[in-house]
Amino acid sequence: MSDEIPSGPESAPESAVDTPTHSGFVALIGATNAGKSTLVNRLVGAKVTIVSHKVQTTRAIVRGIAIHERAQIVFMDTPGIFKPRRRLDRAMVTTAWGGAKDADLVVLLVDSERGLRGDTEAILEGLKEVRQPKILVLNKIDRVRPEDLLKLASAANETVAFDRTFMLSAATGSGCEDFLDYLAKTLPEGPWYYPEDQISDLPMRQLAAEITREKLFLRLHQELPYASHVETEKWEERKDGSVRIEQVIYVERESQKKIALGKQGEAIKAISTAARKEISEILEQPVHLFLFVKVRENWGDDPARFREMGLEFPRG
Ligand SMILES: Nc1nc2c(ncn2[C@@H]2O[C@H](COP(=O)(O)OP(=O)(O)OP(=O)(O)O)[C@@H](O)[C@H]2O)c(=O)[nH]1
Ligand SMILES: [Mg+2]
Repeated sequence: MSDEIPSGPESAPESAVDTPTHSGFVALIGATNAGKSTLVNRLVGAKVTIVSHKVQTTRAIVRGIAIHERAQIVFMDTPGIFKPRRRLDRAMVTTAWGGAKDADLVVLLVDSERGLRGDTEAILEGLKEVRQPKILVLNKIDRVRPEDLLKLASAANETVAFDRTFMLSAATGSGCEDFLDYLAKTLPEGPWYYPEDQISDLPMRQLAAEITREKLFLRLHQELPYASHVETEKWEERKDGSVRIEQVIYVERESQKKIALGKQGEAIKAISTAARKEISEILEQPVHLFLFVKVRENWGDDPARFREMGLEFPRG
């Protein structure tokens, strides 16, 4: 008889139930407009964070939660990193780097069409100080030639030692599955952080305010979006199954209020219609949305507004 150890259930191929779970936090950082929020929504499979073609859309960290195979991957969508001018800018940039510090993995997202120039170059420098494993993701591959992608990948890898480079399109979904596979395998073993059906850490009141801000960004092409801020003030579930939501759009000046309202209120009407439709789809219930525009001078210097947005108030 051989002295082979009989193979008991322990050494049997692991069934799905025995396979350990993985979980962890993945921070997505990058220049503004690189497509961080688009990618988070794509990977989560639902809209949890707002997107626009304009710069500086995301203002605070939003966590979007994806489940892939046995892993729960918590994506931290961060504000774009750029050279800050206003107090709000500084808070956003500090928040983005803070997000990187809290993560298991840090992902630098680059708009392949734009390349490394400007803000991304500065972010690469900053990344040298980051201790966690770093991944490079070249986004918007639907917009560039493959040979340019390779050049971009090697240029970025010259500055920072990335563990891996992925090339994908958050808009079309191409390449996203490979990226998820990698994250699911690479994140540490451990229990999940959130219940299985949770896809975001943002309370509905706040997501609803963000959606209105997105519609404001998309509709008004003036400087206004950067001087505006939306808060949900009232949320009333009604007996008929609908919900009544009151929100205030804060602007800094009377002239901006006029822009937000538009001629005969047409701007605010369009914003309200678009926001109501989307909030109602997410909630899966009818929504009555009431928008008010208020002038609050220097809200950009008011600590309470920063708290409401989930940002630290930078002193001085
Ligand atoms: N063609 C193309 N466009 C994309 C892709 N990913 C994102 N975009 C577009 O890029 C723009 C910016 O996207 P966001 O997701 O808001 O970018 P962001 O990095 O979150 O921007 P900030 O929050 O301002 O830092 C939007 O108009 C997106 O539709 C992509 O893979 N291909
Ligand atoms: Mg964003």
